[in-house]
Amino acid sequence: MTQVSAEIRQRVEELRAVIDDHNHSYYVLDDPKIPDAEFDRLFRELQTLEAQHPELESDDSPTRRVGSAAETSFQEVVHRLPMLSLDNAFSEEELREFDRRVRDRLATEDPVEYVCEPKLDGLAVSLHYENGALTRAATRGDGYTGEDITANIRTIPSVPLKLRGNNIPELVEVRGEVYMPKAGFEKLNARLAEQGEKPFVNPRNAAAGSLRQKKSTVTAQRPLELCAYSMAVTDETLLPATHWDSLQRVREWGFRINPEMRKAQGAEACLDAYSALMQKRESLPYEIDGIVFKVNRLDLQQQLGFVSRAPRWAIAHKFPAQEELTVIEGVEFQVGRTGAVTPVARLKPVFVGGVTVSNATLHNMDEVRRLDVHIGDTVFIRRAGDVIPQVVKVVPDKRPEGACEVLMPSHCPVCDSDIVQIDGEAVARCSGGLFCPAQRKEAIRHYASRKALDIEGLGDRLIEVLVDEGMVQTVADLYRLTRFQLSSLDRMGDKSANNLIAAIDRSRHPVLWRFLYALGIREVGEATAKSLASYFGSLELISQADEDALQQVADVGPIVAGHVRSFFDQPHNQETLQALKDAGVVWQEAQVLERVAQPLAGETWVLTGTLSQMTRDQAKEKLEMLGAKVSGSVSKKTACVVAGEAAGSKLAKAEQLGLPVLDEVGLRALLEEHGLTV
Ligand code: D41
Repeated sequence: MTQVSAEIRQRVEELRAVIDDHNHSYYVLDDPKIPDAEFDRLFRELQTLEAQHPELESDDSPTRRVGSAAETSFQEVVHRLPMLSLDNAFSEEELREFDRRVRDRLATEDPVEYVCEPKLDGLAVSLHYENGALTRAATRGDGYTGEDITANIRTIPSVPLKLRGNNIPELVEVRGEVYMPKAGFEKLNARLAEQGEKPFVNPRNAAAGSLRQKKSTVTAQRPLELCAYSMAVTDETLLPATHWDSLQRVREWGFRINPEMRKAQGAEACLDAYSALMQKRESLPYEIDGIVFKVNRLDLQQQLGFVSRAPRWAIAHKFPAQEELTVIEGVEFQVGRTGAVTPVARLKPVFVGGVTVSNATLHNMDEVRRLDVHIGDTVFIRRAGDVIPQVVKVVPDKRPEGACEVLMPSHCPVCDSDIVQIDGEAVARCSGGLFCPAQRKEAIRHYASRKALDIEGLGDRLIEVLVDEGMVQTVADLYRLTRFQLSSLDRMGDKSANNLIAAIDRSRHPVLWRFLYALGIREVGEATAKSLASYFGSLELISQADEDALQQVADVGPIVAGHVRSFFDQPHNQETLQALKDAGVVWQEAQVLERVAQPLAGETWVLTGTLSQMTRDQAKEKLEMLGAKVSGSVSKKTACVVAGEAAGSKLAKAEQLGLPVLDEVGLRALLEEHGLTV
């Protein structure tokens, strides 16, 4: 056996304490004290020392949180004190009755002080600490016996393996809820989907599934947290006088407790807390299904005691459920503003998340297949906050005979154009483009937007009315609108009508790239429109180019080339272009740049600070003409930074990374060298 020096032993202990501190700051206080990389270095140092000196291994070591790949079976454990359940109040009246019963039993008319805690939607667990060390963790089970899940619980970073601080009772039991925060749940599901595995229906199921893993290495990969909600000690003389104070003790021992906890005097204050928490529900980073009210004073809790398996001193007031069962009565296909054809389930109306819901989106056909939805199926509907209702799961056992498969129609239900689905894309689209009424509004909105033709005063509401009234069918019709027509509309005065006509008029002479961008060809954003314009020089040439020719342009790949080609191949789009010309819209053809004259092709440039002789947008345009991409952030891939007056952190970063920096004079020289005037 190797002799471990006192020095190494001391370093290992020091590392464990420091790492524990950082874990606590990061996972319990949400307040990291050192960068991740620094933490990783400490962690690796400890791992290395432990590997070199196995006799120093310890169950309390933070390195043990990674779990074990060995399969464990969960042993049955008997709870030292039963884990009680919570009664529910289903209305304000029931909450007032609860408070009445409490005061009757305590023979008092004074308001009782309650602690109001969010009711986390997770799983209740019990943790034993002997002389400060975590010795056993168990599920609630039926309240009397649960399962030993110590190995899995140890992997949860917000569970202390050792209690912090001094004066720790010999035996402590802490109870709390294990849950999965919303963000972690979304990430986990994305990861599972990527690996072709089944995602979880909700964070609660994900937390339950993660705790039930036989290999704790799997649990270690799951973003679980623990929030403590009660504690017990063998020596009751060590207890503070109130539930509130006992949770403060628990917090000092290193646990997370809920920061939304409040005290409230009497039933009405509890109801206020209920409303306030419900308002906050959506914005919390974890799911809650209600609020728990607990009599604060422990002596009063003792006096009140229990009925069957629930304390008389606590009650849960549930929020409206966010998931309910209902039946899919039909599926319709809606055409969105971008032509996306979306299957929408028509539901037997159901009250969920506080409103009656009769439709739910099915997103796309991949989702329909993933869920295996049939018409007639019983499904879980979920509506959280203001989010649109979702179908989360089919109940296979409840599928009636003759349930109908859901099929994508071949033609647009609005304009009858072909529906097309591009390989590898989930979304099917109506190919009608500007011809499809459902897509017109979006096309017009985009055409008039600031970066396109910038028609001030043509807002969403007005577009809606103009299309619905049949006054505008395509963007070309905008140029035929009269003052008289406009002032006949609701809430449109003479002055706004005049202003709008003038704004439309001003949009008749766009530069080519803006016009191209304004057409709203899929995936042709500003930068692509600029590249196309400066490569081809005229709309004529762009509209005639085949896909190979289009792909000669920097940034244009097969997908964009395909979109451009199919846009110009649509007769409706050709008609609209002709109508625009007839209406007097003339785009200025672009200066065609020599193809070799793109000396900055493939480079990313950054502009920062104020330029005196040109605007940042002008500088950007010129750099783009030379083939550069202009980005907003400096990285080691940045080719050059142009720094004007009062350049700040971006310049500092460029200097730190040793990147080339040009001032305005240098930029002008560069542009002039390549034949661009400023
Ligand atoms: O957040 C919770 N889910 C929560 C659950 C909470 N904040 N407090 C709770 N308090 C209790 C008593 C009053 C019995 C100590 C609970 C639960 N029980 C509980 N969770 C599951 C069953 C009971």
